Amino acid sequence: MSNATITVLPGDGVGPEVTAQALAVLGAVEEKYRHTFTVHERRVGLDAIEAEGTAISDDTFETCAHSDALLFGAVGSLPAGQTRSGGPRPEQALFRLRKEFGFFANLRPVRPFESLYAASSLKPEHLKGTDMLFVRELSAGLYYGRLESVPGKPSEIRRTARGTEAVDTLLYTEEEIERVVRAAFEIAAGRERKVTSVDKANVLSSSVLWREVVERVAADHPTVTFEHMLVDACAMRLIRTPADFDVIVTENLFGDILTDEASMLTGSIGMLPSASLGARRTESGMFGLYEPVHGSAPDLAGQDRANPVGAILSAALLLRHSLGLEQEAAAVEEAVEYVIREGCRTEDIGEGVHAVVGTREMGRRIVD
Ligand code: GGG
Repeated sequence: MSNATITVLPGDGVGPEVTAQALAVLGAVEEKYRHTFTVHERRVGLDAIEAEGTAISDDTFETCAHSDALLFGAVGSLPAGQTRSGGPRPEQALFRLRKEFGFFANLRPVRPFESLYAASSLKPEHLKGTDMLFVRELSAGLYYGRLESVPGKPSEIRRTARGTEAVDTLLYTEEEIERVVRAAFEIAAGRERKVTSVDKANVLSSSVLWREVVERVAADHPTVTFEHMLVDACAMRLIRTPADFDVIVTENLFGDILTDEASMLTGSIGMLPSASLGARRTESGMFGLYEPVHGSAPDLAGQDRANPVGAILSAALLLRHSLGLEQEAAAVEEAVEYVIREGCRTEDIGEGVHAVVGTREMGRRIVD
């Protein structure tokens, strides 16, 4: 029996709607398998900026620190009238959680369901056998660069004698690369034993260092085959021959972009879950943050239209990685696959289906 503490951070836009369905699924797991999950719900993103003046308060951070796992919805909607270049940004909540808890590896599995091949951007013959896992570096790179001119700031827009200019810095230490690459090789050893390392080594110095580190780590894993691939080539191969990939490891921004692209193989970005992990352990696994890959989609918010599957599959990853509940995680994944195989569709995956269901109904059927 598990007695776990989970902090839930629904966030903005469709975040609260999809998180509510993931929580309902965790409730069903609690009941069926006789676990006790203590759930604390806290504000993040725009919701927190409006109520508490900051994207994530110190109080909320403390609550997270005393949990076994964090279930996150989505953030991204800006305060009314605010532009991207000024004021607090909702995403700062995510970036602070990732950085301060040391979540350096973001796992994003992409496995199109056969019953959804028709919703995918590709033909079934190209999708057959596709089962890949992205390991996205999450706590460095362009998201956290270090400006020489303004210590503590990763980027700025500045007015100069030459006119207005903007600067972002892409910085990786050897250690930041090595820990995520090692994680990828270790995971690959338990899968199909193949790592594709994605970079832009023909242009970027950070990618040249990335390659050096990958070769060193690969030498410690002789049973795992590996290849280097340029990010532009990878973007193409994901569409041409997706079944060729097993584990893909890459830096922060490339991982963000490539996983949105790969989500189209599953039919919708609403299908994709993620787990962000670091070095901290819980009693039965790893401390982690779990969230759907999609953002807050403000245009869909409050209309019962969002697909909750990415959030529900994220809850399954939480059960597996943070609580060590493999059987329960597999049961949730099977329930999702069953419901979709039976023809239940939200509108994003509902092409050609007459009766699509809403967020709540999709969640209810998975719980059932
Ligand atoms: N659930 C994911 C989410 O809310 N994403 C919003 C976002 O802006 N994320 C930044 C990133 O992951 O790169």
